[in-house]
Amino acid sequence: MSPPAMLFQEPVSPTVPSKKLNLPHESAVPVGGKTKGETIEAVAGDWQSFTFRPIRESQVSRAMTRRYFSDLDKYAESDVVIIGAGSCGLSAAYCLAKARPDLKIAIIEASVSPGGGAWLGGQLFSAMVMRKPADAFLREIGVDYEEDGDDSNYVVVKHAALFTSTLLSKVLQFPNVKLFNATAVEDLITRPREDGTIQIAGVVTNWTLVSRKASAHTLEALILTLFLQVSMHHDDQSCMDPNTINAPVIISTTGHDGPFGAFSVKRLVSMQAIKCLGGMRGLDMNTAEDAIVKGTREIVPGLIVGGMELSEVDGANRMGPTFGAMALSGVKAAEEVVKVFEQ
Ligand code: 48N
Repeated sequence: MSPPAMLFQEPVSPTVPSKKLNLPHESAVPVGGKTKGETIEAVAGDWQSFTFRPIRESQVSRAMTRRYFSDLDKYAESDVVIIGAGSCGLSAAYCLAKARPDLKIAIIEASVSPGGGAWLGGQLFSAMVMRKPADAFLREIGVDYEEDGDDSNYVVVKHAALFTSTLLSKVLQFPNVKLFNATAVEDLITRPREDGTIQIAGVVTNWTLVSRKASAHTLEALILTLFLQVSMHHDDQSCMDPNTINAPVIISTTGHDGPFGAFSVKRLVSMQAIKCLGGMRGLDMNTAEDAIVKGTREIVPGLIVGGMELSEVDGANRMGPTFGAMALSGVKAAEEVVKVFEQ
C-alpha cells in the first residue's frame, strides 16, 4: 500500500501563510458571553482529522421539543401578547421588553420568517428610508445609517434587512420574550364587561398551515366561519382545534396586507365589538406617518393596535416605502401597555 500522499507534501515553510482562517483576534470574543470551548481558529483548518462530537438523533429531538413545550407552558399565561412580528410589532417588543423586564411577552408570528414587510425598503429596492426623528430609534438599537445632505429630513439604512435583522436579534435576546413563529392568531379570547362591551383577554392560535388551509379562502369568510361557531373544516382535513394564550393586554400589529392583514380589527368588526373599519386610504406620506404614530392606542379594552393595521381602523392614508412610523408606532404601543400595567 503506497504511503499516504501527505508524506510527499512539501513542508509548509513558515513564510507560507497558514491555511487557517487567521480570524482577527476579536473573533475570539464570545457572542452571548460564552467563553468555554475551542475558538473557531482552533476548529478550522485541519479538516482531515476533523469530526463532530457523536450524537443520537433523539437527543436533537428532545433538545428542541423539551424547550418548546416548556415555553408553551410558561407563556400559556403571558402578560402581553404581540400579534405580528413586523417592524411595528418588533419595535414594540423591543421597547416593552427593555422597559419592563418583569413582563412575560409572547410574540405570535404567522410566517416562518418574522419581519413582515421590512426586509426590503420598497418594491425590490434594498435601502430603507426613515424620516426624522425616527433616526433616534436606529441609534437606540445600534443600526447605522446615511444622510442625504446635512439638513436632510430623513436617513437611509443601507439595507432594510440590516434594520430588521438587528431589531429581531435584539428582541430575541431578551429573556422575557418568546417568539412563536409559523403560528397564527385565528381568534381573540374575550370576556364580557358590565357595560356590555368586551375585554380582550388573550389569543387563539394554531399552526399557520392549518389556519390558512381553512375552507374559507378569504379572511372575511374565515372570520364568518369562526363567528358562526361552525367548526372550521380545514379544507382537506377535519377541524384541528386551536391552542390558547391568556393575557390581559394584546398588541396587534398584523399589517394591512397578506393573508391575515388587519386580522384583529376585522375580527372586532365580525364580533361587533367595533361597528366598522375606516378602510386604508391612498398614499400620503406626510399625513399617514403622523396619523399612525399618534393614533396608536387601545381600540377596545385589552387590545392596542399599531402599525399599518391601524390604518384600516381609522381610515388613515398609507405611507408607502418609509418605515419611521412603524418604529415609533411600536414605541407608542409599548408606552400604552406600560400605562395599562401602571393603572
Ligand atoms: O410588516 P407588517 O405587514 O406590518 P407592520 O405594521 O409591522 O409594518 C407595515 C410595513 O411593513 C408597511 O406596510 C410599509 C410601511 N408600507 C406601507 C404602505 O403604505 O404600503 O407585519 C405584520 C406581520 C406579518 O409578519 C404577518 O405575517 C403577521 O404580522 N401577521 C400575523 N401573525 C400571526 N397571526 C395573525 N393573525 C397575523 N396576521 C398578520
